[in-house]
Amino acid sequence: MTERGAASSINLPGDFVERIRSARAVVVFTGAGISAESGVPTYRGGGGTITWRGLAPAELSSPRLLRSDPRMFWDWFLFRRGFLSTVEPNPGHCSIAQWEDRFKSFLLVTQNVDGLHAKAGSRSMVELHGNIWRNRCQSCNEAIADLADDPATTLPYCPCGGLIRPDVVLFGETLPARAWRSACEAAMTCDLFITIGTSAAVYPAAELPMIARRGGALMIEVNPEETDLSALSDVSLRGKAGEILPELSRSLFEGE
Ligand code: BJW
Ligand code: ZN
Repeated sequence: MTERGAASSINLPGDFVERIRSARAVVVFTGAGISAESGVPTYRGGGGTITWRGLAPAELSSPRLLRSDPRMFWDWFLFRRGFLSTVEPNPGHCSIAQWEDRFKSFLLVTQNVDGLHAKAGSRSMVELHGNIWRNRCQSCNEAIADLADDPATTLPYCPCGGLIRPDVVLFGETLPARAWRSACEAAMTCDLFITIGTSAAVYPAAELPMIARRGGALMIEVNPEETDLSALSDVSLRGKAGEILPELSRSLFEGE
């Protein structure tokens, strides 16, 4: 059954409230839309899509640009770090952080690299596509906490000779193995799977809702727009995450 509420109003049938409250293992799966109300542009959906020097993220966050023009590649990430240093988590991130203690088992699986979930207080979390604030060596994979050189002026290199780069997952690169394994296990065994603010167009992350569905989880989607996941969901809540999620928290937990 699919319940389609009006924009940013929650229209959950009574037994859904009880089913959500009594869920034992919960997975929340987020994408760029959760950060949209913090002012972070999305990649391909929702209107706030980013371009830089006339190029789309798929051309910029690419192994090809890293190889052919590491200076431009770094400049793109420095531009984003500069911008991201000015933004804050929104009520959507904060609601998710509060849900962590409400369920016996809880895992937040995010595709986002912006670090806003952690800033909002989420701890039980895996980052499938890395984190823009970390660096690692392209050759030996070593995490590099402190850069000897300012990447704005000098491209940073590892003692092994490899180029140091932001620790994010580009197209064609594999996801961090432990994060992916944890996400798959949690999706397979959860009884409630909530998808928030993702177009679910990027694989293998987009397989997670399908894995949860096959395992029999109750599926809820929060997104102002219809996506490929909508048909897979028991409930699609149409609206902005920063409005829907605090409302959902109130419906579920107020007066406890
Ligand atoms: C709101 C809102 C509000 C707005 N509230 N909501 C199987 C089939 C086909 C292709 C493949 C496949 N398996 C692998 C591939 C290839 C590729 C892929 O998926 N391509 C597709 C595009 C077709 N995948 C890969 O290459 C992955 N690696 C891999 O598979 O390795 C194995 C392998 C290796 C070699 C060969 C083959 C396989 C890696 C994927 C890495 C993704 N990286 C990025 C960039 C990160 C770095 C950076 O930031 O610079 O990750 S791409 C970008 O997309 C980013 C995101 O995490 C990811 C997902 O995007 P997301 O979050 O869904 O954002 P949007 O913008 O798409 O959607 C926003 C949504 O929010 C919209 O729905 C709005 O409506 C909504 N919204 N406002 C709530 N207020
Ligand atoms: Zn190295």
